[in-house]
Amino acid sequence: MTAYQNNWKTLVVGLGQTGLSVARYLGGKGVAFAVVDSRENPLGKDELEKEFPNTPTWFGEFQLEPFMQATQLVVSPGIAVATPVIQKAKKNGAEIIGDIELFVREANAPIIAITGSNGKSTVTTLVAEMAEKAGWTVYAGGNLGTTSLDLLQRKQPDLYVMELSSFQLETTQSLRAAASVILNLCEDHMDRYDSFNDYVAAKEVVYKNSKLAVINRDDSLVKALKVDVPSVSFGLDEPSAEQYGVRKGYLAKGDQQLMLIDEMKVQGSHNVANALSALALGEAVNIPMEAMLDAIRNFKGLEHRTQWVAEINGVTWFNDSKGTNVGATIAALDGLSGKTVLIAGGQGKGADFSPLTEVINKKARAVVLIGEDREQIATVIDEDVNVVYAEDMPEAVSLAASLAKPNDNILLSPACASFDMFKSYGHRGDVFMEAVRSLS
Ligand code: UMA
Ligand code: ADP
Repeated sequence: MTAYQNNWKTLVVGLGQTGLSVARYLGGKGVAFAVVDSRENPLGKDELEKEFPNTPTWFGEFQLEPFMQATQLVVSPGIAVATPVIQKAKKNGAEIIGDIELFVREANAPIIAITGSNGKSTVTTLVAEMAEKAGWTVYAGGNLGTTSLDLLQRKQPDLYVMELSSFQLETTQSLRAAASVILNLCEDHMDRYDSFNDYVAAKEVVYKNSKLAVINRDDSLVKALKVDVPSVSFGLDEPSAEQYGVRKGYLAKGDQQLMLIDEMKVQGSHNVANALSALALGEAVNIPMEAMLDAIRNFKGLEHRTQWVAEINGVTWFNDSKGTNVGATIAALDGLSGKTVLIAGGQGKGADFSPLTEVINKKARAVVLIGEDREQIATVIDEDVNVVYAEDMPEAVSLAASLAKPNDNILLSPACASFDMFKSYGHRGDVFMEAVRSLS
């Protein structure tokens, strides 16, 4: 019997971390499935062959054949739904879903769903820490790292906190979150979407059928979205009744002052916004206020997100390697006091870099550019700003050190993906921190 003749109906499209978790989930349920991946040697190939030796597989350039046999496609986030063979399967009547759809159909605890262009991992982690402080069993995952279906294998929790990317939301139809948020919107992944509107439309799914939508009233794009469910807002201004905001240096709800912002360990107004959104999300599922404030007070932030690295000769170094789009770099530069030498560049993912011009004029001592799209970034920087090119990270670090004056900051916040020069943003940040430490 050839693979094609097997009577499977579900096709797992993509065999990375997600695809493997889908295979295990389906295998555990006794559902017959096949697997395709456009790479000759995808990540989970060895595990799949070991755990499911009889599963039909097609590796290498997508062939139409398996897509025509399937009545259900479970598509990994790294593969665009617009891929022609997927669209042909859809026309042929196949259901197109992703791992998050399988997860939400089965999850038996409330789900907090977090999306946005920036801050997702930070807020997801913070909300989970709030629930932990309250003594709850809580699992955080999704785009954050642990796949949703792996979370389903554990004992039932009191709460799921899910970071959802636009890619994951594209293939999700049945989400009914207890509370959901789009933290902010700026251009990202424009190499994957035809337009910014398509990217926004993918993210908007998070609010659909949510019990409570948490809205960033400072973000004009989020604020303009049409939301059909009850909502609460957060912003950095004074809040009106029942909304979250800032009052006299305090995190506040309505006219209630909750906690001094100075008690927070993480820096920058974007982290104040993150804390406010986390409070609104946590309150929606009744995490006690004291536990939430305790978590905020103790939250040290995540690695590679405006992370303090060292102080050398009066200059402070920060690693914001996770700043992979323009919005993140603006927030990081804006959040640091004084002048900053910025190290940026990498793969721009088709983004418009022009929103960087203003903040660079305001905050940058100089800019050191690296990577594939460095010339494109240079075109949006005004002539009177000192711009230099570096070929690798150690050279960027030593150039930045020579350009900084005492009391300046030096910030790696690339506004770009890392894959032209590094394995990942984490690798880029590690190489940066090592180069910085070798200066002292
Ligand atoms: N790929 C192919 N052909 C295939 C399948 C995948 O070329 O047939 C490529 C993709 O284009 C991508 C890579 O393989 O470059 C990985 O894709 P994948 O869908 O197999 O990814 P997973 O290993 O399953 O990891 C995914 C998320 N990856 C992406 O969305 C690209 C991870 O988010 C997530 O942590 C994981 O599921 C668990 O849920 C990573 C990410 O970069 C961190 N996300 C983007 C972001 O944060 O900006 C959205
Ligand atoms: P995501 O998971 O959405 O990529 P992260 O929490 O990993 O978000 O942070 C990614 C980048 O965005 C980091 O550079 C971080 O400093 C920055 N950032 C975090 N929160 C915000 C925010 N609310 N607005 C803008 N940038 C932010």
